[in-house]
Amino acid sequence: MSQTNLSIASIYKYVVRGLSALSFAFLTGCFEVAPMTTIHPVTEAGRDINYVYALTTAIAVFIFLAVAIPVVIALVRFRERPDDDGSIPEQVHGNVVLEFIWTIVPVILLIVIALPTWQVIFKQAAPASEKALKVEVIGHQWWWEFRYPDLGIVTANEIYLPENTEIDLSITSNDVLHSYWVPRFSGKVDCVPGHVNKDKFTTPLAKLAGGDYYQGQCVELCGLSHALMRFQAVVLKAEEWQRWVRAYKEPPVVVTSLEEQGSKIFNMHCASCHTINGTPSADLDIVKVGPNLTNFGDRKKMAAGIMENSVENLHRWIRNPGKVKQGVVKMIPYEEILAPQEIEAVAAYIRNSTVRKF
Ligand SMILES: [Cu+2]
Repeated sequence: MSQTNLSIASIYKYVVRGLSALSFAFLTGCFEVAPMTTIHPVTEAGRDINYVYALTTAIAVFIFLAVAIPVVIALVRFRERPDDDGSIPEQVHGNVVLEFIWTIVPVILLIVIALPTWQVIFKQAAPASEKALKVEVIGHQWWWEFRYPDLGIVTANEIYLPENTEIDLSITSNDVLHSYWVPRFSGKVDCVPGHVNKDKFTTPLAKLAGGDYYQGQCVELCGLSHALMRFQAVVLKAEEWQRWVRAYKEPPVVVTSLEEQGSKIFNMHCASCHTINGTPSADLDIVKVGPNLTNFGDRKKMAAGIMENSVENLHRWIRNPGKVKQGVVKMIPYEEILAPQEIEAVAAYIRNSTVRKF
């Protein structure tokens, strides 16, 4: 008996502790740091969607309580008792007032949900203004390409954006269905081959030097490595953005003899699939199948956001990318072609020479 009491007491203790921790997390905004949270949007588009979501949730909770509380009261109050005489309660059929109420109340609630939903849908579907920064988003198995047609910039896996600027996204796919989503910016948008879907939002002000990072992810099952198709949205302060755009167009800076050797290997082995601006790889008049690596040295993550951009990880990737990312990775395992020292050289070139000092 004492054992039962003890376990009930400990369960109670853990429940109270858990609820306190949960309340503390809510009060201190701990959930805000969750990278894929939708309840702490940073754009007006995200806040609009969150408003509809919160309104619908509040109405659903109201309906739940309006049904559950009377059911519980009825279950307790009218339960069978030992002194019941066995007779059944008075049977009623048809009550105009009640039927009117439970018809009209759901209709009103649906209208209350529908009006702001339509308003947000039409607001989000309206074309972006002329002054918006145009970015083309292209989904690939399994990485992201970002093109800035007005700036002549092509990058991959990290979409760089200026703060407090309207962004006009044109979203498509190079192969199968993908879906583009930065949860703290706006809703999911499908990437459909041969078709362009639009999205728009205004970026928030950047707080950190070097950019504020927001997590993005493909949210349409697109093959074996679908879960490994991530990206970062980086919001830069206005002056950093200007410097980034300028620096992006400059050629890589080769300093050491290792990087020099790596540059030659890159031009020989990598240039038919990858581009680095300001090198012969950019002059080839062919469609490249691999991500543009012009600012690879600036990127925090690599291999479509699945791992840190580190020397060890880049070596691992070049040696055998198929081991890192399951499925059809189009890049061949270079450990079969290059010596370990050559892999070290090309990795040094790709990481060190492409740091855009913006
Ligand atoms: Cu996917």
